[in-house]
Amino acid sequence: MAGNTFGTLFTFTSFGESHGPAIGCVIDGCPPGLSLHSEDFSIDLGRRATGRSRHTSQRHESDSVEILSGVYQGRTTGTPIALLIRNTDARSGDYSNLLDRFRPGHADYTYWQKYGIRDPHGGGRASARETTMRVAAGVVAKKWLFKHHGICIRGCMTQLGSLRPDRFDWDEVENNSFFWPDPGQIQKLETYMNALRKSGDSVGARLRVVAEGVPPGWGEPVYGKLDAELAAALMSINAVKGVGIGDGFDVIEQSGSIHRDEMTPQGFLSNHAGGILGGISTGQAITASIALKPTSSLRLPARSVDLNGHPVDVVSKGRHDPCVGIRATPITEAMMALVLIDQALRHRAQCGDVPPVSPRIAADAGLDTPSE
Ligand code: EPS
Repeated sequence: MAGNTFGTLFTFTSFGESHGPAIGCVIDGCPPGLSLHSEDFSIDLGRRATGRSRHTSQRHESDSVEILSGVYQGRTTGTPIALLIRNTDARSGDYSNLLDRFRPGHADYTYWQKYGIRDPHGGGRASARETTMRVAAGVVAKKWLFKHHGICIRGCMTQLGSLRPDRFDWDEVENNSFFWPDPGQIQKLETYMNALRKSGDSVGARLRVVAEGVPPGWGEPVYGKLDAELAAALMSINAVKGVGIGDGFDVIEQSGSIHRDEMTPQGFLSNHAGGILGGISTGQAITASIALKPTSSLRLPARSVDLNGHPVDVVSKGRHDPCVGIRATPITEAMMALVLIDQALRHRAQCGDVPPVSPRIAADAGLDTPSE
C-alpha cells in the first residue's frame, strides 16, 4: 500500500532519503545457497554512480554496501537480506533556497500535496539516489538468473536529446561513460553535453534493455503479464515517462504480416514482439525501451509558487545531472532482473513440474538482433 515494496515472491523494500544518514533495502524471498559478497555490488553500483564523468552530478559517494543479514559464509540463507549504504557526501545547504517553494517539474509539489509534509533537503525519496538500492537488489537477481538459467541482461543508451547512434555495437557500450553503442560519436556527445552543461539546461534520453536466455513460459496471464510487470517496473524509475516493449510505439505503423514473428524449425525469423506473447516469454530476447525526461532541477530561473501560493522565482543550486539517462542503464537492467526473478519463482511454484513441450523454437534463426 505504501509503495516501497516491489515483487511478489522475490520482494525488495527500499528505504532512506538522499540526504538522510543512509539508504538501504530488505530483500525477502531470495532462494538460499546463492553466493553473495559485498564486493559483488561494486561493478553495477559504480556504473550507476554520480561523478563517473563530468556529465553527471559531481556528488561523490563511496556506495559501499554493508550486508547486515541473510548471508552466512558468503551464501544466502533464504532469510531476509538487509543491505545498507551510508550517505557520506550530501550538501543540504544547496537546497536552503528551496525550503518554502516548489521546483517546477519536480515531485516537490506532489509529495507536498500527498503527505502535507516534506523534507526539503535534496530530492528525498524522489531523488535519483533512491535508484541505488534498485541496482543493489538487481545485482542479487542478476546473479541468480545467470546461475540458474544463464540469463544475461544488458542495456545501453540509444538516444540523447536528438542524437541517435549511426551504428550499433554492443561490445562498445561499456567502453564509454554514456553507455553508447557507436564509438564514432563519443566526441559528438561530449561536445553536446559540454554545451548543455554551460547553458544550465537539461535533456532527455532513450535507453534500451535486453534479457537474453529467458526460457519460454515465464509470465502470468491475465493480470501478471510479463510485459505489464516489466512496463510498470521500468516506469517506476524516477524520470521515466515512456516505456516500449519490443518495437513499442513503432507497431502502430507496422502491418500484421511484418509484425508477426514468423517461426521456422531453425528459429524465429524476427523479434518485433520483444520476446513476449500473451504476457508470456517466447524464449526470444526480452527487449524494452524507456524514455527519460529532462531533469527538472536547473540553475535557470523558473516561475513557481511558494507554500503560501505566492508567485516566486526558483533556481536550483547543487550538483544535478544535466541528463539522468546517462546513469540509468544499470537501473533499467536491475528492474528487468527484478521482474524476471520474481516471474521465474512464480513460474517454478505453479508450473515447475510441467515438462518441456515440443516444438521449442530457437530464439532466432541466426539473424542479427535489430539495433532499435
Ligand atoms: C539528485 C540530485 C543530486 C544528485 C543525486 C540525484 O543530489 P545532490 O544535490 O544531493 O548532489 O547527486 O544523485 C545521487 C546522489 C545518486 O547517488 O544518484 C536528484 O535530485 O535526483
